[in-house]
Amino acid sequence: MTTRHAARRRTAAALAGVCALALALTACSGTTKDSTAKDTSNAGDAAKADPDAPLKKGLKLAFLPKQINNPYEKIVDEAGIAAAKEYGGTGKEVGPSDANASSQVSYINTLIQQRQDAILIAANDPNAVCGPLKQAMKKDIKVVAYDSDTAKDCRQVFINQASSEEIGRSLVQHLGEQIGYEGKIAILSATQNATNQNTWIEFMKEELKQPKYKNMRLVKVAYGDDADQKSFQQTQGLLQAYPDLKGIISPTTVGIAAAARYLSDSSYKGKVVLNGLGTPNQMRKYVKDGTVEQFSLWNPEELGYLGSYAAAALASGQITGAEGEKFTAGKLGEYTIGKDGEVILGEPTVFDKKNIDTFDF
Ligand code: RAM
Repeated sequence: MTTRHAARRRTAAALAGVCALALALTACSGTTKDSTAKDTSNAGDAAKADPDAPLKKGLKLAFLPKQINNPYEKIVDEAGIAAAKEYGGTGKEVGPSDANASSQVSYINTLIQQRQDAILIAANDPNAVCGPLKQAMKKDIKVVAYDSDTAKDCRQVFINQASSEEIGRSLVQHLGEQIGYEGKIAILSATQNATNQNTWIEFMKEELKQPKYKNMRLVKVAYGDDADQKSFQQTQGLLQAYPDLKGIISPTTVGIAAAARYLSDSSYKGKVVLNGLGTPNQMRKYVKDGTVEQFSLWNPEELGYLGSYAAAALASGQITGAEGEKFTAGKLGEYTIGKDGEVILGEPTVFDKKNIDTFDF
């Protein structure tokens, strides 16, 4: 065992002291590759990255999704748990049954007590989970946010499914084209606090400022809380309030499936355009019956797989979360950590009746 590895096992207090001193001597800069990389000492890990460190065996990973009864989150987490087996680790999924801002806090506290090696979290709120996640990092438990980020200093790495800007802007571009750039539109989102949806909505609003959308008007952002029934009712409410609505963007797999179910059985079917983010398996029947023409998503299995390898790389000392560090995510190949600890999986796919049958998730 190298001294670096030994150092990582010291208590948080000792580490903080050692590294405060070492930082002054420029020996604890958080990366071996880039001297300008961010200091990760606030994340409780001021050790150097060792890109050649092998992945440790027997790592214990815990996935904490927004909520456990969300089919999308299930696909992500199961893929991440399966990936852990590839490198000799184990994974589990625990989490709340609703996506409320603070519903994940008690789970994090339990995972700390259980001394997991890494916690992977799709955060329901960027800040509500911060205190306990910082406690986890102090105890040398690595924290990876995936799908929905925390505030940046509450995790070491964020695995983003695709560029947030690309997701937000492209949904408006697709809907605009579908409705001839004219008419009232609404957004059916997840919860009011969801970091991912809120970021995408900001970019949607930015996109809508362009002159080509001057005849399109965003009339309402509704929140279905990633609960099927509430999302269904919110869709109904939108159409009652705005019977001349031309389009809905639902950037949540739960929301778009519920909205499609409502539309498919209503007089608005084929008249109100629904676009957004969905899973092919949940949306197939609505594409086939003409309720929905197209929607997008990334590969959720790959998101879980990449998150799992990032957690293992952190827990093995290959990376610390600093910009420029690289790690290999099994069969997906090499990834580089970008600004603010963000790693981007790739491009989203657009699904329609031509390609939907070639996907099974
Ligand atoms: C829902 C969740 C998740 C989001 C997807 C698109 O399942 O809100 O966070 O990424 O939709």
